[in-house]
Amino acid sequence: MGMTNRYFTTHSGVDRSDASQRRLFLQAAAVGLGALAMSRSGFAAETIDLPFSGGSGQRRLVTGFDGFYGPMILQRTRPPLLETPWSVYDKGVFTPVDQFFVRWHWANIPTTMDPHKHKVRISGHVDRELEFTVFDLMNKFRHVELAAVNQCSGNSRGFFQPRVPGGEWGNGAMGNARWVGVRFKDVLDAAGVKAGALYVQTEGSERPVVPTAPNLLKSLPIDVARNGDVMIAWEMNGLALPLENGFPFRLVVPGWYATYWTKMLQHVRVLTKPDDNFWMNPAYRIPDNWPHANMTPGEKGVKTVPINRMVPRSFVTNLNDGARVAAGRPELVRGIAFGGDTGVRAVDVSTDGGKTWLPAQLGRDYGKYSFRQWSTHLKFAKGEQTVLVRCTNSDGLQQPMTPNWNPGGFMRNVVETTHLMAV
Ligand SMILES: Nc1nc2c(c(=O)[nH]1)N[C@H]1C(S)=C(S)[C@@H](COP(=O)(O)O)O[C@H]1N2
Ligand SMILES: [Mo]
Repeated sequence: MGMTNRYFTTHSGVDRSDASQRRLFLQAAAVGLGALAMSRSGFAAETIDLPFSGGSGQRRLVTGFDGFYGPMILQRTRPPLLETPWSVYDKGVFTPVDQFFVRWHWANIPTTMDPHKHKVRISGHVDRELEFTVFDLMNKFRHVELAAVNQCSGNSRGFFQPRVPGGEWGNGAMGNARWVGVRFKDVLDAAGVKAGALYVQTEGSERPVVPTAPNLLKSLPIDVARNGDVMIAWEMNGLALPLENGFPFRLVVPGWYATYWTKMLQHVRVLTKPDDNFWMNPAYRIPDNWPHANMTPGEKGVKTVPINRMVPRSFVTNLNDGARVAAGRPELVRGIAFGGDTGVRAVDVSTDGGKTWLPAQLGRDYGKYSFRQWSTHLKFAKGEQTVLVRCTNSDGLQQPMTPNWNPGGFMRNVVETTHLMAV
């Protein structure tokens, strides 16, 4: 137990009583009203290269962003766009909060937040409109904890060929955390969702800098919003959410892309019609052929749908592309995988370009929405070698051998290739 940066850990990591949650929060809040503001000054920087085509992956690696962050790949300071450096994923199955990626659309983000005053309001097609502070949520509803991957729809967009506009992420726009909060279903039930409800729209507390620009509004189908896994969370990995990740609470939509994980949640509206606002249409749409989200560049008349469930992915984390390994003796190869909207059934590796596959050992299972570590030992002959890694999820869905393409740069999940030099 002790202070970690601006935040405090819970006592044991398992104490979920109202009292412990309140304490965690009041401590964070006390710090929050003073020093928790996003400051963006005085950080140390060096450059690194993401392996994009055409050498366009030069980035600044900064330490101390907002006076809080460990080393992060800085894409933009306002609004913040921070990517997790790749080495972080090799260190553990949960992503440290001070190296968890950060993404905001609009720059007008509250830089301080009073959890005693900030409320989420539930309105629309409900029996009664309700408002809750974080303490109301803690007191009125049962607490739940769940491990889940938060992944940006455009994670890995920088690898799209031909290139597409948008945040040019490497593979670090994803993170895994244990989220603590309340079931969205319980909150919606308290308001009493009326028959005929179709979607639930969520809105955060930030605003566009230009008043004519559209507020970020996202909508989930009512059945997803009420599936019992979606939560309003105030804690990640034992810490109160940092402002950057949505203090005092955010939506967590396990298995769905992060665009729906509304931060600094302020308003929930139950709708009787599909949501046609800019952020649901035309933004954040994919070709209507899940799980591929694939089309040909320039193809016309492609039917689109809002991006939705995630698809399986897997990565090598202990060997970077171009690494040297010893020839002729077993080398440890390990990494992480996730199933998308369901668990990991298997992770297989191939050293012959995908002709034959060998199963890897799976690490501890933290639930179907979590990263899962995997490892194996491989023997390489001298010379240039490749390792391919492929995840099969519990529904039998497998990563494809060829990359998808769509103009949004969404849902990349091709089998990854790591090139090695065995000496
Ligand atoms: N209020 C608010 N919530 C938001 C966003 C935002 O811009 N504003 N961006 C979404 C997107 S696109 C992503 S990728 C995730 C990023 O979550 P993180 O910053 O906690 O990693 O937040 C989501 N929730
Ligand atoms: Mo995103």
